[in-house]
Amino acid sequence: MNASSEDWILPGLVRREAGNNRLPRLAVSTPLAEAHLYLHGAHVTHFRPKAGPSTAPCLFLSGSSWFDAGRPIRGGIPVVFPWFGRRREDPAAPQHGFARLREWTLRGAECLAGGDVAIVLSLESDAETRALWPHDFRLALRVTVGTALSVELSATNLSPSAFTFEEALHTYLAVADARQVVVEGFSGPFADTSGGGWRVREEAAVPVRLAGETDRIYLGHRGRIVVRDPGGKRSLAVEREGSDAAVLWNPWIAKAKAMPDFGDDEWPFMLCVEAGNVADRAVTLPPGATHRLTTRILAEAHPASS
Ligand code: TA6
Repeated sequence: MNASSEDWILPGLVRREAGNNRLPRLAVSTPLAEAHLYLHGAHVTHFRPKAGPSTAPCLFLSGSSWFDAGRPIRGGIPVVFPWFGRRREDPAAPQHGFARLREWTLRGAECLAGGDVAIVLSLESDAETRALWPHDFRLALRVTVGTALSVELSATNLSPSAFTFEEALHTYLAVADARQVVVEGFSGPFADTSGGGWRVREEAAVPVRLAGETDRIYLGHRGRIVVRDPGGKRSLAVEREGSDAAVLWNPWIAKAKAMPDFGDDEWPFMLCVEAGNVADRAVTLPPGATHRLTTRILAEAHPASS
């Protein structure tokens, strides 16, 4: 279907279109890559490089995902703000905060030197957010699409006093088989939160291989993480800035079955490697200050295939 002229945000590069369940999304297609970005939750759901060691999609998106205004999209890169997980003081509050449940505003799009395309969406506090979290803020998400995908979440404190928040860019990587992947870059102690607990454990095996439900928070972790995916004949690298914690998650069999917006047989095809600031690494922001969290995802050759 040819986009009409008013649908083009950047002629020939970025257009606005009706996505799943007719939710508005921005479709990016350049000589380097393609991507989808929903206004709902400022949610990147698709990224595929068009050259390099692998031209397969880098992000997992569940075939059972909801695409409803009041519910999160399952897959891609959910924006987690201003709390991570369940809200201890308010169990009825939405899991992972409200940012991924709100429609964001398109602020602009530009073509950068080298052919990358950058798109900026924003979300500001309002009565609805203040009822859940009594602070004034502005969020901006800058998505840069090129041979790599870069996503930057900036949070600005518009309140007269400091506030503390948790955040994450909850990336669902697409892998051929989570039972075969080798995850490099994680070592040392982590919080095992599988089953909803918080048990501090010491990493025994380095690199990490998955053999069951895996739900780990590595506090203080800032390094590069590489997921080697032999079945996909590639590796996926995750680089972060402004992130003082990393999360590794795969629901495995039982938890996959318990999620209505996740196919029972989808768990082998995804692995979450999340940039964030959570728990005792939450961010405290003075009035007027801005904090930036960035995750960058790129496909690399896999040693066995290089
Ligand atoms: O990031 C890991 C995690 O906190 C898991 O415990 C699991 O709940 C996952 O997030 C998915 O959360 P969601 O709210 O998207 O179902």
